[in-house]
Amino acid sequence: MAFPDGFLWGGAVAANQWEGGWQEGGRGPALTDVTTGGTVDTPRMITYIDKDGNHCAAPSHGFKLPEGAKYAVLPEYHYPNHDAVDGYHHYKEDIALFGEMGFKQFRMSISWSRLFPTGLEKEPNAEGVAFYKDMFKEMHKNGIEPLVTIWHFDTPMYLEEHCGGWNNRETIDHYVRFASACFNEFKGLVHHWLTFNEINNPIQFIDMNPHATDEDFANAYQLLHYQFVASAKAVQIGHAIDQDNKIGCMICGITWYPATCDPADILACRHAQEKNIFYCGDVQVFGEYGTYATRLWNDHDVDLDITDQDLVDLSLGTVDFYTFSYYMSQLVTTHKVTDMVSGNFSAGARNEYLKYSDWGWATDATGLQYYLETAYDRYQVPLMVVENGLGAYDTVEEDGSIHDPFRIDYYREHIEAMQRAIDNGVDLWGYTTWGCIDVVSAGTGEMRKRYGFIYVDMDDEGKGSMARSRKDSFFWYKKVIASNGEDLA
Ligand code: BGP
Repeated sequence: MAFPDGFLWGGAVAANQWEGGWQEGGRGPALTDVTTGGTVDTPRMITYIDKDGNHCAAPSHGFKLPEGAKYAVLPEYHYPNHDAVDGYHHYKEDIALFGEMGFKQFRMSISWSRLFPTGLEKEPNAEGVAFYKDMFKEMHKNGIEPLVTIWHFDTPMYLEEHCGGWNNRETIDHYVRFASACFNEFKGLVHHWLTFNEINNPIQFIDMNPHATDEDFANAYQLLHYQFVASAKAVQIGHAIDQDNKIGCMICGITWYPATCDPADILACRHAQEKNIFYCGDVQVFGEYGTYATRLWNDHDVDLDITDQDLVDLSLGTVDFYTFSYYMSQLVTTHKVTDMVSGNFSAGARNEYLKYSDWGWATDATGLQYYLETAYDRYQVPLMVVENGLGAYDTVEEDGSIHDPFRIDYYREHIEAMQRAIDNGVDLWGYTTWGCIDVVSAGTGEMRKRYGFIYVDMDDEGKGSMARSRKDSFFWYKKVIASNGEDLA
């Protein structure tokens, strides 16, 4: 029951949640630098100065900068992503710890504004390039292959504030310049790339919001179209620059179940899956929109800006492999729901067969097997699970040890689920657990929502030494990798 030879065990982080160093090495600001911390029930806020000079803060989801306002770092707030867990200065130590665990692959992302501080520069910032080159060399020294996410939620702030961000077609060109610089500068050092992290997020957020308007849907579908074209162009360029490059998509993978056997629920579930999951993967793997896309657009009177050249690009820029994050399953129903899940980024009816984390996410390893088998059957390209894990509270004992059996149990169940999917024929290349070292939570901005095998001494107020220490799960995962997934005890 071993995993295939060469299976890529490892872990994952993102630049804005791990690196910090927000004003070092010539880096420009990103939206995450004006985003405060939150909790499971209070949203993260974006801060700005309005046209009359007032200090303001508004929830980050669905945020639109008011007329005449400017994004601003305000002294009365704490911004957890500024320093994050200081990967900027600790990457050698962190990579050595990943090497000690036996990682074959480390998934990280390139901060766009570290390479292109405003997004408009013609050439990348040399200091930023040197930083990542050194990081890749460090990985190779430790026997680790990089898996690089080109965009992980951090468009340069300048593009957001002055150029309309992803609502503007011109952002495609800026992204393509950024991606091309990555392929050129890191040629030979990196062979596995992902164009956009959780590209389906915009539609998922809107779909979860009962107050979303047709205009919100139209904006989300339009923005996604521009990102699909940007991704497809990047894939073409990445292949042309180095034929050894393998380039994948990355979908926020949620397994959807109907809450009842009412046929109306079965149909609603299928439609939810099309909208939230297949819509993006189909374009990126098949190179064209699914047959159901017209229905989705018609539901909200969406009239997309799509050119003939876009369609050509989509068909030429299909990905080599499909990756996804997996944290939970969700229920769909047309019936009135009395027992609701309340968490961040989780909604709908509670599934009585599952346990929920302290942040309201359903632990469901069988749902991972279901997702893997469904995705492989649909796409017939290699898959990778590039995020999976349990955000939980950790306690540091007096002697400094950290006992996290709940995390080990979670990983054991999910690794067994992957094994079953492989036995059933799924071509799975690798597994990178999320937040292999504790990082700032993307959803809530908290430090106390921890995923790591490695603990970082840093709290929600920005207090802590940033010292790293090994949790029990560190030693367990090391054994799992050494036995290629056989020893899960
Ligand atoms: C995904 C993101 C990651 C990550 C993870 C866990 O959506 O790709 O950036 O953080 O979810 O989410 P959270 O940090 O909110 O627990």
